[in-house]
Amino acid sequence: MNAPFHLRNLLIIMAALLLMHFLKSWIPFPFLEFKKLELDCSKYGSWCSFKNRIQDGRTRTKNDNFMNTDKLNHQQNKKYPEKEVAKHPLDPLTTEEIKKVQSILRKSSIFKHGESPLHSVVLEEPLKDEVLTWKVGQSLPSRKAFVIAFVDGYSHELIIDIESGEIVGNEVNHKSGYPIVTMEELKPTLGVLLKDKKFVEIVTERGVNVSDLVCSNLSPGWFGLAEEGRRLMKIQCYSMAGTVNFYMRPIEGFTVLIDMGAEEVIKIIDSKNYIPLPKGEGTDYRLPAQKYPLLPPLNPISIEQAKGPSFKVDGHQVKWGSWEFHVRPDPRAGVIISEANVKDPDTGRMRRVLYKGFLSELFVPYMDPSDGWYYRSYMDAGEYGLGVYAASLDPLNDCPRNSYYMDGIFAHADGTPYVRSNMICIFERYAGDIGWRHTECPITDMEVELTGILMVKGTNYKNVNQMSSKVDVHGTLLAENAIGVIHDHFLTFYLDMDIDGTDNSFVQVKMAKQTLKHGPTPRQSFWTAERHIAKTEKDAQIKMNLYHPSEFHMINPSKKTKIGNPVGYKIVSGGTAASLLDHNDPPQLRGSFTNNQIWVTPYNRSEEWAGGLYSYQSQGDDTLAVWSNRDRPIEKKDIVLWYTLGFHHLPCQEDYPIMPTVSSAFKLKPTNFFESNPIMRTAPMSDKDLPRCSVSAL
Ligand SMILES: [Cu+2]
Repeated sequence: MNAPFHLRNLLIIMAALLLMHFLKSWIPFPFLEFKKLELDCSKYGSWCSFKNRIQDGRTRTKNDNFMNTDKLNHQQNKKYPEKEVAKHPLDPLTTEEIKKVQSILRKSSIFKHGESPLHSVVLEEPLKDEVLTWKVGQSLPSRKAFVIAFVDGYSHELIIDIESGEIVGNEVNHKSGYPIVTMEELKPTLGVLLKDKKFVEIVTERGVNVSDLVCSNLSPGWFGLAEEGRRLMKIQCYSMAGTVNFYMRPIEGFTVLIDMGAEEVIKIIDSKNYIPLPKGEGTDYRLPAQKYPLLPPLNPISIEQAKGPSFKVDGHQVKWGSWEFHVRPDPRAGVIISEANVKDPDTGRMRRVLYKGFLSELFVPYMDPSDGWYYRSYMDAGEYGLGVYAASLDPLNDCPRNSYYMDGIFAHADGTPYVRSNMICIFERYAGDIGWRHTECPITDMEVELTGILMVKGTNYKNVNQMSSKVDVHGTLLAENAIGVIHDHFLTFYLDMDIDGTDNSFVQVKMAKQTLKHGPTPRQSFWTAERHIAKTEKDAQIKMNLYHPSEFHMINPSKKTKIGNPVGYKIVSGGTAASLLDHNDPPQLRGSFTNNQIWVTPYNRSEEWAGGLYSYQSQGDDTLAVWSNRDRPIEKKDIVLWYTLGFHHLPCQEDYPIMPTVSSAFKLKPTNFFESNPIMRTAPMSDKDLPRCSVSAL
């Protein structure tokens, strides 16, 4: 157990993040192969050119399995073939099930207003009690789909009973915000822009050939009436002349506002401030473009697992050591982990730890209040979908040998299923530290990594010595005419902890300084640990503070160890950056779930997405902060822990033209959960366990 089990899929979520954060929705997605989005490349030339992956310089072809909708036999290439039949109540919808949902909906009025109304098609989870009482071998609870359809200006939440073919639920959203943007909605953007004479004129005036143009679709956030009543998109364009890394060449001071529903340009914001395009030189990050000499090479490192990995995957169920848990891809969260249970080393019984955990939202506000930048305050999960934009993982580059790869099966806006191949990989990682002299027994080391391409801003400055200290450029000069704008990353995790059952309490263990003026010894100060059980939600709204530290425990007050401590798990925090925005600033109203690093809410099926189910252009009326301010009782209840991992990102030159990876993680660690160190009985490894190579001379 000295090799903590890492769920690489969280890294994969971050792979999605890069695409989200930096690429956003790069139009026109030429690599999408679904027929409806196929572009006429003879007509649009460079729109069809392709952003290569980092590791290779090759041009992707149609045979590359990035996102192949026709190739639904994805499991055939798997080392551990999985049958595409739901085996567990929480298994995601299969291809067949999505097709059935499509045919049921096609017969309904949902498709009367258009061919692509579906913004989300996922499993409608059975009730928690049904899942918890289900046992292997029993028939599954009825399979249902949860669908969000945007029809005639309204978001409909539909529940479809797949077997009976009935639509058993249909509610209309009356709160603010819109559903996740679909890829299908991006296609018209290109045509809309190019049809607009003024747009083409401005691009040409700026010295950019239309054939070199690449644009990103950016969510506009919400700042008042201008962002209400219609679905909008802001467009930032770049020149790809002379570089594949076109994000380094923004056409600054030029933003286009588009109405997604009407498919029309509403407004072109042209500052007329002709900031030169940053040069493309040196921005190609692919190896063949690097100048020689290259860095001294390092010998490859290989982690040998001569007997294969120690985990087993059956469908979506993973078993490793004493642990069992369920993993499923999700178009919005990227990956969802459910029913993480551990075998007690003393009793041999399985014990519950986590019912459900996932990345609920990823909030990325930029810190530049100027016209072209103020609105950039993305919610990557709720506006774009971390799973939808997840990249397929490259074996050996993204995941080591002996990894198990899992595909996502999602639905297009017209209901057709498609495969997001290899979007999750599971592997064991050698931690390099010893097991029980330095005990680490996390159920999961939820790790995230930030990498990718910075979103840069064009500037007139070519050197820092031209910049006055009185002018705030909101970032760092990274290259001539290119500024890396300051921003944050806040990753808010949903953790439905069920420590030995559902009735849990949240305990803040405050470490408090005590002073002794005239004590019995020369010592004058020490610290104590004071336990505070949170009674209501407001007791558990936690702002972390280095000089007033605490531990945070989820306990089961009715289950105690033999010597009387309540059993529990604690959360060990990672990146602790907090939002510095004003709470009344519109981006922070929408992202108010980052006002605290920790929240605890009573379990509620409808409260899963920290920024609200509809976070696109949301006004902050359905966030975790709003739910928590109801101040409901949370003691000895089924409760959910929310934790935000935060990073401030002040860009530096090393982030240019592509960022080195930044990692952070939080841990869930047992705290009086076991009677003693649970890995004491792990047999040590010996040299005999490892393969030996011999060379025989002829
Ligand atoms: Cu960043």
